[in-house]
Amino acid sequence: MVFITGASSGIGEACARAFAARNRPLWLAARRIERLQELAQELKTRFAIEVKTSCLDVIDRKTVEKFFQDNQSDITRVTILVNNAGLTQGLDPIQSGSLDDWDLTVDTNLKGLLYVTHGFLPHFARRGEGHVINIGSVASRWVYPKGNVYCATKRAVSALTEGMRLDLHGTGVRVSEISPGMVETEFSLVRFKGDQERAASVYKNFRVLTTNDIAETVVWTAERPAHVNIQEIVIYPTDQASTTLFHRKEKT
Ligand code: NDP
Ligand code: 8X3
Repeated sequence: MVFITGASSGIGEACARAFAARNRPLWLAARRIERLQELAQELKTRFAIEVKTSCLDVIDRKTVEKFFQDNQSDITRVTILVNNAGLTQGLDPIQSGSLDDWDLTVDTNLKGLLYVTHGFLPHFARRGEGHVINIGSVASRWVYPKGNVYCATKRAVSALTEGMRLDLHGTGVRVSEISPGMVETEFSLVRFKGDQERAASVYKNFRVLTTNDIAETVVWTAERPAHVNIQEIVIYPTDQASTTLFHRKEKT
């Protein structure tokens, strides 16, 4: 069974679709449960697979701990964890950033990922099988102006990916990181707190990655034979050469 956090939109939803197309049983988690239920219904009907859904706020430690206590038997059925839930708010110079934005970004991308991973790793290690796939970002290695705290959390995800691989060495558990460049999702809408025009301008006049581009890479990573561990894949759109260099074409 594949457990995906943040499966209610964007890359997480696309991962759910891509694994479903391979007939993998799924367990989808996010805060917007209605979206998950709608997606689950669609995937069950199309692919005749098991799809569980859970309303889970990954930043709420007590809720996450209770979630793992309440779901012990199903947790042991999970063999792939896709740590995808993530966000940021704001795009401000560090000297004028908001503590609320920073708290949310750190709590979601870092502590949320840790809480969920903590619930699965003992089972993976005990069983000698399991795959953690962390969704990082090109923002982890190549910090961009005003990206400060978001970039820091993604760099931390890289460090954790490495740390997990080192500590799990010898257990048979695999750990991978997929680091996308620009993908058109609700990410910018969330970052700009619902400002649709500003969010749309991020993806304007150049060909960004699709969520499916990332999902297919995640599935490919998971489908390597058990003796193969993909450490990291960095994926840019052809029209993006760094976190700050975009080839934008004028609209005709
Ligand atoms: P979206 O905003 O479309 O999706 C983010 C997902 O995360 C949603 O399903 C959301 O679900 C979930 N999420 C956010 N906060 C929480 C929470 N507290 N608890 C549970 N789920 C949560 O953005 P993307 O698909 O783009 O983002 C997915 C990942 O990809 C993130 O880690 C992001 O950093 C990374 N990424 C994105 C890139 C891009 O260009 N879009 C590039 C590189 C990396 P809900 O609101 O229902 O809880
Ligand atoms: C999300 C994409 O480049 O806006 O990781 O940071 S970016």
